[in-house]
Amino acid sequence: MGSIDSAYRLARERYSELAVDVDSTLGVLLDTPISIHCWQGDDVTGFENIEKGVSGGGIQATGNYPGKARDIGELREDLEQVQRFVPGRHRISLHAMYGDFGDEVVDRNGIEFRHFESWVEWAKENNVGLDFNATMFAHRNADSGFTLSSKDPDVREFWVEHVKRCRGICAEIGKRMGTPCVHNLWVPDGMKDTTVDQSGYRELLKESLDEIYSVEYSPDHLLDSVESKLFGLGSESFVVGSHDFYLGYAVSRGLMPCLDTGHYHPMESVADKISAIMPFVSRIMLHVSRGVRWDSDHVVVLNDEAKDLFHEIVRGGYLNRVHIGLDYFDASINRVGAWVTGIRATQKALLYALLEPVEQLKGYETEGDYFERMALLEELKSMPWGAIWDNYCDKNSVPNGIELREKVKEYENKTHTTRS
Ligand code: RNT
Ligand code: ZN
Repeated sequence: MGSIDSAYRLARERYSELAVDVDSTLGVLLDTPISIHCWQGDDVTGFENIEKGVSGGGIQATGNYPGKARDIGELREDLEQVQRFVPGRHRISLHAMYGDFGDEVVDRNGIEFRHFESWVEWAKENNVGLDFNATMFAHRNADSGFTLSSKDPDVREFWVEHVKRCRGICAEIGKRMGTPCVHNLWVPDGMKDTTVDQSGYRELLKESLDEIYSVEYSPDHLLDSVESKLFGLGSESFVVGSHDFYLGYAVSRGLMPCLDTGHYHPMESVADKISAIMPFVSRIMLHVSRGVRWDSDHVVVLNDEAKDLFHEIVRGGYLNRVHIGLDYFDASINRVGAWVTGIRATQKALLYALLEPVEQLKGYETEGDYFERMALLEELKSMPWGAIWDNYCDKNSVPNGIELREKVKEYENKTHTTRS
C-alpha cells in the first residue's frame, strides 16, 4: 500500500468518528463541475481580427511570462492539458471574442453560432460543458467607458445587438451540448470621477437590459446571469452595474446574479451574501476570484475567503443551485499553472466544506452550546483533509500537489517554450 493510500485510510477513519461519510463527499465533489474561464490562457486577448479598443472597467492582465496561447489551437492545447491536471469533468467558459473566426473580420454585432461550432465539437470530444460571456470591453465602442448605458443610442444599439446574438449563440450551444449554457453579462460601464447623472446611466442600463432579456429561451438551453462590480481602474467613482443594481434586476427579472468574489469591498464577506440572496433567486452564478487591493483577478488560492464561501454554500444546502465559475488572469506566471492552481484551490475549498459535520454543528448551535460549536470548528481545521485530497487526485489519475509542479514544468518545457 502506498503512503497516499494508507494516509487516506487513516484520514477516512478519523472523519468517520465525526460521522462524516468521506466516500459520499467525494462523490459530490466529483459531480460538481467548475466553469473554467478560457481567458486565463491568453491574457484576455481573444481571436478577433478587429481593431482592439482599450480594455476598460479595470480588466487588464499584467506580466509577460512566456508561453501565452497565440491562437485557438494553442488555447485548446493548454485547456486540454489543464483537464489532465484537475480531477473531475468540468465546463469551459468562453467569451464572445474567442470565436473561431479564422481570417474573417467579424465585428461584435455580427457574430453567429457558426463561429462557435468548432468549440462545441471540441467540447464534445473533450467531454466538457460550455458556458458563454458577451465581450463588452476591448472595443472602440467601449472606449468611452460606456456600453449598454451609453448616452449615444448608436453605441447602445450596437451592444444590445451583440448581447442578443451572444444569448442566441449560447442557447444553441446549450441545445447542442444537452446542458444549459450559462450566459454571463458584465459591462465595464462607469466613470473615473464624481458622476452627476448616475440615475440617467442606470435608467439606460435597465432599458437596454430589458430589451436584451425580452427574447426568451428555454431554460434547458440557456441560463442568464448578470455580474456587478464595485469599481475598476478608470471607473473608480461610479459603476453603473453595481451590486444593488443587479441584485434588484436579477430578482425582479428572474435572472441569476453573478457574484464575482473580487468585486466587493475588501472587508465585505461574499460568503455572507449567499444565504441572504438565495431565498429570493432560484440559482446564482459565481466568479471565484481573489481580490488583492485594487485588483479583482488574482489566482484563487485556498484562503479563508474561499473556505468561508464554500462553507456557506454547503451549510445552506445550496450546492445544486450554484454555478461555480472562475475569473482570474495572471500573465506573470506559467498560465497553465495559474489555471490549475486556482481550479484545484476551488475544489479543495469545496472538499473542505463538504467534510464538515454540518448537522452536528447546527445541533450545538440550536441547543445553545456555543463552546461545543467553537471547539469542533477549531478541531476541524487540523483534520487530515489533505490526505483525502491527495487520494482523490490519485483515484482520478491526476497528479497530486507534489507531482503537479514538476508536470506543469514538463509541459511548459515541451510546449510553451516553443512559443515565441
Ligand atoms: C470584470 C469581470 C468579468 C471579466 C471577464 C473577462 O471585472 O469580472 O467577469 O473578468 O468577463
Ligand atoms: Zn468576473
